[in-house]
Amino acid sequence: MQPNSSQAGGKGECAYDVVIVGAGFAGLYMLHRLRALGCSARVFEAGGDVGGTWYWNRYPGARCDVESVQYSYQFDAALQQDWNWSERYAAQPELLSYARHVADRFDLRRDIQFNCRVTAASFDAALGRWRIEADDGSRASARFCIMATGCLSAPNLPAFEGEMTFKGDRYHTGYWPHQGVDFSGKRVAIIGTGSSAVQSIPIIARQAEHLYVFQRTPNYAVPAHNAPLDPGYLKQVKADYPALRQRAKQTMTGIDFDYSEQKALETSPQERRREYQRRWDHGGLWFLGAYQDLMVEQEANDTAAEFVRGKIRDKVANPEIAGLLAPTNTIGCKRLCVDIGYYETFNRPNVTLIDVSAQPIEAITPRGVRARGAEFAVDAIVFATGFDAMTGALLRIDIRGRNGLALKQKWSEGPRSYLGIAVAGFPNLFTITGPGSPSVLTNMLPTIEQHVEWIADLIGFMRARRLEVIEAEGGAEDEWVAHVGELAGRTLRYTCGSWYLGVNIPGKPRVFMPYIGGFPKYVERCNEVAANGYQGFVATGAAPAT
Ligand code: N01
Repeated sequence: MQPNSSQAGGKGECAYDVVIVGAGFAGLYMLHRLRALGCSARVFEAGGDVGGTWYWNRYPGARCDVESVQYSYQFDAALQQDWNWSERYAAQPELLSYARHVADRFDLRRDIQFNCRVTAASFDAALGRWRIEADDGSRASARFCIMATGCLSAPNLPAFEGEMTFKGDRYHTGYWPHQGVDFSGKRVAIIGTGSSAVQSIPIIARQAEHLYVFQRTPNYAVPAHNAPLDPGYLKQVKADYPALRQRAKQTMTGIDFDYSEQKALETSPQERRREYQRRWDHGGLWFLGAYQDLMVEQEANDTAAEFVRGKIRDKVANPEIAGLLAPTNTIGCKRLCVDIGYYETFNRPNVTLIDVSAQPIEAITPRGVRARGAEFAVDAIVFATGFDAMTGALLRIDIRGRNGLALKQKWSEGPRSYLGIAVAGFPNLFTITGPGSPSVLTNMLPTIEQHVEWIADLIGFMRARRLEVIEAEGGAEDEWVAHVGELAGRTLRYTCGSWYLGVNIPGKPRVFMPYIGGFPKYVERCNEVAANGYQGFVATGAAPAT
């Protein structure tokens, strides 16, 4: 469909039915669905290609922690059958190839504008349309604005004194050079020990002359046991795909896992150990599915945590270093890491662990990093310091709803949304996997598909009734925010300083952002809302509903 430049646009402004911000997995599928509805749509993407997370996160070792056969679209059976994953956990290049394949296969690129970062979006109440501005001077207007900006896409760059004086190279894992980085013969510092660091440290350590790891909080990691995918297994999965996807939709995380109904505290220590070992040998996030009370009872959680600490002690030769690497907080409170040789890396003579838990990094100097009263001279610093999660990518855009209300102001005490999809005061704006939705606690691909299909259905519903503007009601939003908060308060995920709570960003309100009630309950609620004529929304338009 061609955009209509006369519809409502000012000079040089193209008008569309829908503008989508972001061409990651969410934006790509949203565009595909909107085309099927006959909508004109334009995607604005800051990167030079599709792929989102997998376009930007090119650090060594970047790969998915959900098994590839499940971390994939299911909306198109032929795509699902045609694509062949090569490894149990796909690495970044393969995930990026997959995103590119999808873009080409469904001819999506012609409606995507690359290298174009959206900086502002404001709702014009008189026209009932959004006006969108980008950093390359592009201007557009659209009836609907859909934020497909990702949950972990706004890099966190903590302010370190003297950072700009450093004479060597600086990298952020979430903003990695496309040509790659060769650390051979270099002295390297890495700051942070979250998932990105856990994946990259073993590889950087093999290249670098010396690697200094600055750890503020140790993290739990379970082995990936990554391996090439056996063609026989892949064939079996493909034959079973419809059933596998159905099973996955019934689980809390949207992943087809074997979740136990047993409770750790009702199981003998010997049996528990056998079960933890079985899951450890299997590998991956499945470990936390061992018992249903692991994330609600601290005593139960302690049994799993102690099992992993024992593994760390077994793997790391120096007991003092093993002690520093062993976390003491709740396992699964921060995102569990899935590793390939992480702990063993600290047995290498060219790796030094520097504990900055009690004394923060003092400064970056022209020669390196100063901490614990010493200067560590390096040629490069890798900031594996994570993201301003869930709200960061949205709030870095100046989004204004009715009466010029800034989203930043509305969310000054934490994000408020209805279903994690819509925000009262911001009509016709939708957020895919926004705060208040299960998103980061689930397999992102099925979660994205569910949101995209729900939003597309809503737009289809409006078009069929010639409705123009729809907005979440304040009361429905209040009720949802309270529900999300109430559920979060019941779990142990509240007990540590994680990015789920925004604690990693100075000044960010401490609010547990994702919906923790599980994928099935969430989908049920969304379906109920739709079945009841989009209950909790108010719609207006040119013609009465038919
Ligand atoms: O970021 P993080 P990430 N001084 O926030 C430290 C997904 N992901 O990019 O814990 C010193 O987890 C910080 O310390 P602390 C996944 O969901 C998935 O690694 O705040 N240290 C922490 O150690 C993941 O959870 C995969 O005390 C500082 C680290 O930096 C999410 O993305 C791979 C500091 C940041 O860890 C984010 O992971 C990668 C300071 N001033 C990412 N500031 C998969 O496997 C921060 N830190 C799919």
